[in-house]
Amino acid sequence: KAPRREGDLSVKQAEPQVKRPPLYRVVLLNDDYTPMEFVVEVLQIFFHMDRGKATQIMLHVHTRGKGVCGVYNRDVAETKVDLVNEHARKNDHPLMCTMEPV
Ligand code: TYC
Repeated sequence: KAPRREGDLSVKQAEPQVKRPPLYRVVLLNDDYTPMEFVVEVLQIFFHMDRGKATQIMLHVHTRGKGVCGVYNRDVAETKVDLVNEHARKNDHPLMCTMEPV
């Protein structure tokens, strides 16, 4: 039996295992009472959007019912959701932020 040589493709090596952390979409939900200006400020402050992008996302949420603010690992997504919801409650707005797996 011939010995195997370097570069022989007859034996498949185990693939190196590369782990990616699960990602989550952070989503803003529409409601009838939160002022548009407040939502734009939330998107600027917590999601580092410029005013144009923040206005565009706010109007998308307003017309379509929900919209994606960003995609993050679980820890970051949970923190953003909590900070936004606390900020909304502190200002007596019903604005709701949630997360969903990508
Ligand atoms: N619908 C709200 C209004 O008419 C504005 C709004 C937009 C509220 C986005 C929440 O996530 C939201 N004042």
